[in-house]
Amino acid sequence: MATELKSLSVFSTENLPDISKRRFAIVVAEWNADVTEALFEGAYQTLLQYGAVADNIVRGNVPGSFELSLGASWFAQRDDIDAVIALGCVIQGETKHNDYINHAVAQGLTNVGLQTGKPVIFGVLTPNTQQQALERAGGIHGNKGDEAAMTAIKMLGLQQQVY
Ligand code: DLZ
Repeated sequence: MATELKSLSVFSTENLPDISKRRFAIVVAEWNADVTEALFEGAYQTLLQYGAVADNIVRGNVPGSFELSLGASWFAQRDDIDAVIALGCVIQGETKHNDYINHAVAQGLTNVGLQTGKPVIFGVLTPNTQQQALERAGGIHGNKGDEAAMTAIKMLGLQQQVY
């Protein structure tokens, strides 16, 4: 519970929309699975905690974070999906490989959101070390999966307000 509160403390949890009929897709990268599974658990539990129904949450795995954009795009194009949460962990390596992946997935997910008009959430950790990643996946710095889920909820609230 303490990590949950810490993780979500950047957000106000007042005036959240009713998400009991909203449908979510969570796309999870398999690279650094110990981290991304923890991000998934955080995102999934946060959606349930704030009113989503388990049957309305679907999960899809992709091999690595680079594939998150296409996975997110496939889900976002479905009429029965309201929001997509993309979860990955790209750890800095000895080459610039990580930079290319990070930029590609950030741009890719942005494009999917703009093209579909649906919230597509960037839940990708970009740490220097695995230790830093674990600290942000249920450790001392909370769980960025929780934050990603809350971001999706808040964007659905704004969408409802606008339309
Ligand atoms: C190749 C690669 C490397 C080096 N590092 C990571 C990483 O830290 N996190 C991650 O999610 N994926 C990594 N990948 C895999 C790429 O995302 C992608 O799956 C491959 O380049 C194939 O397109």
